Amino acid sequence: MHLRTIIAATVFGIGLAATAASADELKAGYSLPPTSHYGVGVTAMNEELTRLSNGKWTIKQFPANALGGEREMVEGAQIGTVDIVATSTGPVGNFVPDTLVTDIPFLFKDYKHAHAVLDGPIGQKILDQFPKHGLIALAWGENGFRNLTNSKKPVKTPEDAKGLKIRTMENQVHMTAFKTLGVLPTPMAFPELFTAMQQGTVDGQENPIGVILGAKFSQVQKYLTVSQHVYSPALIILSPSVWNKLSDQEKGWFKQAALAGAKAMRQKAEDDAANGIEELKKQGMEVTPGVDATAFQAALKPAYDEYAKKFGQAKIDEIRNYKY
Ligand code: EAX
Repeated sequence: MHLRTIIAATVFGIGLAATAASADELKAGYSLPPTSHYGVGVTAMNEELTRLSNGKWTIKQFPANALGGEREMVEGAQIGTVDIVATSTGPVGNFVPDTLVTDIPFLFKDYKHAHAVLDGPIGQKILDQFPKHGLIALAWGENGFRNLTNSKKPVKTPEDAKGLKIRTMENQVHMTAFKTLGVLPTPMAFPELFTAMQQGTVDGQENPIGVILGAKFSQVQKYLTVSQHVYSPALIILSPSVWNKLSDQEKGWFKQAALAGAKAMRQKAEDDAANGIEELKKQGMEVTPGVDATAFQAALKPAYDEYAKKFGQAKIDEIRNYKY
């Protein structure tokens, strides 16, 4: 090799290192395509963070489980191999048990109720628990109200659901609920789900409309029940390996950027929930437009007793009866 080439390469190498030190590209992972609520949320967060920090930080997106399932991404944030994760609360309760109370079925009446609780003192108290579990939670985002799909039959009543083999998230609260309903709950990481339904390992799953659309589940599921049986919060999580190096002002930028991301995420999740059912019909799904929520709640009574024991009835009532 020519000496000049070596010098050029060395200079170029130093140049790269200098750029990396002054502008940091953060790795953000999530489970859905870039067009999803997570993609829209992380894009908005990136715009705001880039603006506030004058380009010191930018976010590179790794959509569609490229960095692993949600549990793996959260582990990655703990050890510093992933910087930012937009995730449902699904597996988060295994890291920060205080989030589990938010996963109770029929706990939140509507979006406003969920936002008021999560953005208020109750939600903040949960976010405050993250650092002692090796994580930073910057903001509550949104996955949305979950709906049941399956490949076997239309489901309208709790009776109809009995005996179906349904994939659940790796979440104790959800598993308790589905077991109580008499379905066969099969906890499974999201990246394995499409194939499991294609191969008939499970009959169905449940997710918000935006997820069902984004993950193309209409290709392997015939029946959609707009059951809205549980609100699924999302979180924007940051690795402490990033957070611990920030000044107070920079921490403020990250929070502000995450809040902008969460706002855009909610908007997109809610737009998809409102407009996506028509699209799923076009894709061939047969839709049961709603369920008798009271009948489902009655069938869930033993599960509610278990939650009361686990979380305390007062805590659940505080959320259920929150004034907004
Ligand atoms: O966050 O695992 C799930 O069903 C989640 O709702 C999905 O990954 C979107």
